[in-house]
Amino acid sequence: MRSLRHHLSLLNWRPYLFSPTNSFNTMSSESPFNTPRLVLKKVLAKSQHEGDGAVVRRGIGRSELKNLDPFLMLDHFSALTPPYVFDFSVSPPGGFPDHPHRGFETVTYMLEGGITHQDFGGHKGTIRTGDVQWMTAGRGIIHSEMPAEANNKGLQLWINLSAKDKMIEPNYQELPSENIPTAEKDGVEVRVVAGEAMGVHSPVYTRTPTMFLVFSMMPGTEWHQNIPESWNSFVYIIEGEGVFSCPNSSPTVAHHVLVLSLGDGLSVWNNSSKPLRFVLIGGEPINEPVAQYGPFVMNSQSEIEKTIEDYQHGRNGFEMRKYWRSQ
Ligand code: FJE
Ligand code: FE
Repeated sequence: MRSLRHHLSLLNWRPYLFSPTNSFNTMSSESPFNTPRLVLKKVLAKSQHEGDGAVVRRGIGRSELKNLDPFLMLDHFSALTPPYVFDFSVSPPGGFPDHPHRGFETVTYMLEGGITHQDFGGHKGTIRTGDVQWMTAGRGIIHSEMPAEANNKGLQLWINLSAKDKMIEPNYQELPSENIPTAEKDGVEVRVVAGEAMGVHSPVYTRTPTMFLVFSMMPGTEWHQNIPESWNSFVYIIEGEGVFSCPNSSPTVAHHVLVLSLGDGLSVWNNSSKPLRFVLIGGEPINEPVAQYGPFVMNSQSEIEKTIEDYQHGRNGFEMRKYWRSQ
């Protein structure tokens, strides 16, 4: 048996079999990991309305998927710019008009089109296909996120901050598409928004240690990705279908979230005839109480009440609220 497998593996020779992260026999059903991650939960992110005429598929943050420390929300959003004049009525552009955040980070990764953001400190810009904006709201941001083109799609992830970081100064890390490290091996491409994969590292600084990998796998490919053993992690499928964790499990189709067990890595196969695109997101759990009121995320109800007061009266980071409106 050993030698049959050996011969099959030679017939199936591919260079990456000998790379350090993939030095195992792909014809065997053995996992390359000591503690392979399993799929604990599979949830479909159904469409719902959010903001002002935007549609989101909420993966993390829906009632079935609330406690995935440090993650608070993952939205696969679609913000359309409707015609300004339609049937003699005037419709405003759909998007996310002026709103606050405190106590966490938002990561926006664009899949199509663009989003124009403006904040109360004068920060302004448009992120487009493949670009990422990593925004640390910290003590407070008020901003608008509005569609820039006819069709605008992306992912927005909310990552909690630990108590010691909740009231830090707001900060932006913006990476245009061409500055996101990308690697490719045998039909598997990864874009490293945060963390490391295939030996390439993202320059993004994550206050809550996080991995954010965007994979594109051609038909007939497989990949085995290391993940820090104690981090919580999940997959969200953007398009296509894939087999996750066990080679003989049934494929999962687009718009599902897969919550993974702890372990040192995840195996993925694209046995379909179409490309598979998904994000693999992981983070070190913060292990603190979470009190959330919409876009305010603190550790206790009294801190939420304090935050609402700060916002209403323009204090402790929300001073510019009184003077600013987006254009
Ligand atoms: C929102 C608070 C918010 N999903 N996906 C309350 F912050 C938001 C919000 C978003 C958002 C923005 C983008 Cl660009 C993408 C998102 C929620 O801004 F919709 C509600 N209801
Ligand atoms: Fe926002």
